[in-house]
Amino acid sequence: MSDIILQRPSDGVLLIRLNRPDAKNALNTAVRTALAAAFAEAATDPATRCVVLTGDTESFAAGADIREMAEAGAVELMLRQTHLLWRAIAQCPKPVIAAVNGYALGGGCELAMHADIIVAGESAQFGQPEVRVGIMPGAGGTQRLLRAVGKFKAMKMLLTGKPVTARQAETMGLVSEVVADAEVLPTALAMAGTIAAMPPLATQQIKEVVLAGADAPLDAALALERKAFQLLFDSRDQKEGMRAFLERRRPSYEGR
Ligand code: CO8
Repeated sequence: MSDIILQRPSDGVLLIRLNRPDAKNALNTAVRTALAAAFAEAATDPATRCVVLTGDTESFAAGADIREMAEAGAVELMLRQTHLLWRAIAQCPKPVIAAVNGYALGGGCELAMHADIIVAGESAQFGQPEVRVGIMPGAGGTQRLLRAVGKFKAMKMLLTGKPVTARQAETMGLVSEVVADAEVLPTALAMAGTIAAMPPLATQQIKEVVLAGADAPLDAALALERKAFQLLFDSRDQKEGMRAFLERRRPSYEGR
């Protein structure tokens, strides 16, 4: 059984399923390596316009694999260079949707926060429980959570280790949409289909500008937006989109 399963549910959509059900999809080195490779491949594959990342019905991912870390020392952790594996996910230029059922804890919550959109089931739980096992988040949990929900909600989650429900996560701004548990994957796949039908240069520019601009001064971020906006006028898809609108027909986008 492979640690992740790759599927092509519809045109332009890559579905990545974590597949360690016996360990609640805990992220061991093998899973993270396979994920990094899948995202690196998706980054340059023109057949992939949107990625959906999911676990199973019980667990999205219950964190980094504690068995792999329990006896490790600091130098050993440094030598593992796992930030490079996370970076491959963070740097994927294609829109990524996390479809979350069940547990999104520790590294699992951090993995969900690498996505651009999070669709969660009503029974999903989000948490950063690392403090309970003597550590702290190490894959962006302090920083991405802070930026998503603000200092006071983030500190509460990080310092108590207590998870929040999907509804609470939605209210905080950690989740894009909450749906019935059984509807999580269908909703995420339908959304991915919508995104995959959009002009891919535009969706990728939107992603890049939102992420790069989020931590830049407003003037610099607005300049970035303006340049990306102008750049898209040199794409065939911009001509196609606007002409199709004026000619009252459906556009067909090539990604050029
Ligand atoms: N690591 C390893 N194994 C795990 C993990 C995990 N994170 N989570 C669950 N498992 C395993 C259990 O050990 C168990 O295995 P076994 O059957 O062989 O004993 C199996 O999954 C089923 O788990 P439970 O029996 O505990 O199932 P429950 O339904 O009772 O509970 C929970 C499910 C609530 C998810 C519970 O398993 C739990 O609390 N898991 C740990 C959650 C946690 O603390 N996560 C944070 C881990 S630390 C982390 O993520 C640091 C991130 C840093 C990122 C940078 C990395 C380099």
